[in-house]
Amino acid sequence: MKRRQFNRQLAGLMTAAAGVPLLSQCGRNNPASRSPILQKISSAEGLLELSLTAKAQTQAVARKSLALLAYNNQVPGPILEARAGDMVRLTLVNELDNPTNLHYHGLHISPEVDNVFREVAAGDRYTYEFQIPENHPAVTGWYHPHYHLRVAEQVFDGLAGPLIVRGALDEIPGIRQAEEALLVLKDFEPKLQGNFQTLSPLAKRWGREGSLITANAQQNSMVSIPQNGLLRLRLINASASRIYQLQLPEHPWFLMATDRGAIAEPTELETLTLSPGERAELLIPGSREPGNYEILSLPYDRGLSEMIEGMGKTVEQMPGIVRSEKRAIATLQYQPSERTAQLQLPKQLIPVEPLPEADISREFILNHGNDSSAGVTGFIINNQSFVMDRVNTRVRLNQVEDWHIINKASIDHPFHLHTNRFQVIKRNGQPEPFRAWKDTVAIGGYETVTIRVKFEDFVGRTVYHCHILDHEDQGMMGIVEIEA
Ligand SMILES: [Cu+2]
Repeated sequence: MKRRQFNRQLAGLMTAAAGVPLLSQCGRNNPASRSPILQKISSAEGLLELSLTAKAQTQAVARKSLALLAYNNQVPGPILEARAGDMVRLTLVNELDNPTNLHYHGLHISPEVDNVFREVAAGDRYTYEFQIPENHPAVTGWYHPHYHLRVAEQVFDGLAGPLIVRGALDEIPGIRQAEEALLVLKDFEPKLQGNFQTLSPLAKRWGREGSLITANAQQNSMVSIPQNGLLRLRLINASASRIYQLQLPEHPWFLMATDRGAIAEPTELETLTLSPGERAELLIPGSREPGNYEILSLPYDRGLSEMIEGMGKTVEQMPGIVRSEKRAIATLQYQPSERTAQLQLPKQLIPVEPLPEADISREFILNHGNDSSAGVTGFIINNQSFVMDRVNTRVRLNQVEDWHIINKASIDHPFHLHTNRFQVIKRNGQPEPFRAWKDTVAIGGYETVTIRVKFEDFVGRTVYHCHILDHEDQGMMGIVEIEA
């Protein structure tokens, strides 16, 4: 296992095994605050049944009261946990002033269920009913609204929660012995939330970001790690636009799973970059000198400098833009344990079989500009802005395709495909260091990424889009119809 750098390669989320407190008590000299234990709703006897009420309310975030939107009075929303094969019966109750719906980001289920075109009107409710496939991989996913034109606003205001599927990965002995924690990474902005200030045109174009950087709605959350044990840390980037570049200095950490489940073997990381929508699971051995170790969020430039220089200005002259700074996003705190010998990392996880060579390939060009057919200027894919009911791409069930995604813009546009998972084959002509199952991939300014996807199990209309949610709302989305 070589130490590797993952820039723009892999995605990342949150915590707590059943009955195990998510986070520990603060040490006396520790700056980190104690994180709330996220409520967890688990399936029982093969059924995950709940109602989820979306409502505007005041929530405490990083010791401030913010006017937010919450699921079941919580930001982030409760952790939903089920097993492969379970049934899900979820009633979404919309007590917002606007329409909404739900996207099950990370689940391989029919687009007729996971349907972004569905509208749950203000005051209405809708029951989602589906089975998680028996052969579904263990994943860290998340749920959030996907109602076009309101996605960025509703997610930025707090509507998002973790969705854990357990499967074969959870049965590996070394993984079973690990303690679990989960962090939902999200930024908030007191000036924007509750409509105290209107979003500036540049912030909308750029993608809204906030100055409060949180994990589970706390600044510098505490996560306990058992001395000589293993911590399985799930990370979810539930931010509307912010990209995190994470580092755990002076301490080893190993990637064990990406968006759609395990990789073949734990792989040591230097840094981990997570775009909005991406998830990662890390295995962290409690093998160092007991103490506190900070997970740092490093400054990350998603192309803003070039955009602002192009305007002949500086960041400080730009209203609504937050400069990216280095800070601790969470702190690992060693907890004494009875183990005298270090619990070993499993050598093997779950093989990631390569997809067969593609039957056909397509290009998707991401840019900013004018779509004369739709009569709009904004963010476009293949010169087209999103139009409801316009199918942009038709594919065949069980076909394998290579999609060359070409970013002709100077700013990052992380690309997300609904329903089916994919493998990243090449980035700027270079093969990826190892195979992984993904559903969201970082694409930096002027980069080209090739993904390989097999359209499996489900027919129907689904979407692909930029996961900077303001870009999606401004048209950077397309419809793919999967035909039998
Ligand atoms: Cu974008």
